Amino acid sequence: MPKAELHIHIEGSLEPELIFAMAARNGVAIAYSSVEELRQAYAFSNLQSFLDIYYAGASVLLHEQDFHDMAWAYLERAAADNVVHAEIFFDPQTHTARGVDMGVVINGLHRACVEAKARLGVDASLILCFLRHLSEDDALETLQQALPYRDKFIGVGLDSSEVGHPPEKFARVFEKCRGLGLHLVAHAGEEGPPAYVWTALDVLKVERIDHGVQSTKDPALMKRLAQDRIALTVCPLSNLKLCVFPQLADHNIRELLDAGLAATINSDDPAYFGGYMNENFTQTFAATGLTAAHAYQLAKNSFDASFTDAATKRRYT
Ligand code: ES4
Ligand code: ZN
Repeated sequence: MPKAELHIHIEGSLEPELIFAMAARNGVAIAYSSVEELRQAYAFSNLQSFLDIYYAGASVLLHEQDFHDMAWAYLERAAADNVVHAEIFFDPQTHTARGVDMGVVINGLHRACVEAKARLGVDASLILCFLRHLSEDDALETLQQALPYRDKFIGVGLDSSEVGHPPEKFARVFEKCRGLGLHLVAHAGEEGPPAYVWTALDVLKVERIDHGVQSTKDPALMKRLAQDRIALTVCPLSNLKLCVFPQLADHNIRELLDAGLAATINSDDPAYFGGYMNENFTQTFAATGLTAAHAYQLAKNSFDASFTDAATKRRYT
């Protein structure tokens, strides 16, 4: 089934084998002695326990070619799962804080996106994410550094540690991005409360909510999301591995879809959470008893919610 992936952190697609290869070629020390030992450390209790190891993994990325190779590996893997359109998150502050130039990050990722269209038939674009555990001033400075590359990304997002860092902390920088004609998305309601989904919509004015699974706790919010067809980019295996739901069978994806919400299925950080797009679909369907009609709706939602042009949407829906 052709589909769009709307929630993938490119640094979360970095497989242990590539982490070790880049560590060796770049002379970067890592705290694990083998690929197996690193993979064994992938046992998480919540979002923060994952983020600590995710930022450590990203420390091997130094050169434009590293960013290119990481994105290319993801795009080849996505193509194998019949992902024909991908909107890819990247976390520039993780790299610029280590002295890597913004141009190195964006040019490397963008070159892989251009090649994906020509060689894989995958349409790929970039969304720059601000790290919400850092200050809004840091986000504003990051936006400034990215402006010379404005034509190489289509939007901005908000990720990292959610609880204690509500969307409204980033009101000014999102307002500025809106003025620049950038698309706006934000993680909200992954671990955080429905109130964060409300302020992502009403203060930041985002077009989609990343995760949003806590929304089922607030009937008025469910009504708003359904009425305005606000898409939720849901990531079932991520939610399982970060203990948002105890088991995949407990996931609320069916409740979201049956309430008329524009939910989609995505992989989030596939190298860490045990599966790319098709794995997310097959495991979720096996565990929750979703039907073929749900599968069609999920694929349709992914194109409808994407930032691609109307002709591409029509081709696939
Ligand atoms: C993330 Cl699963 C998740 N949540 C928030 N921020 C993130 N960055 C990378 N993966
Ligand atoms: Zn995410």
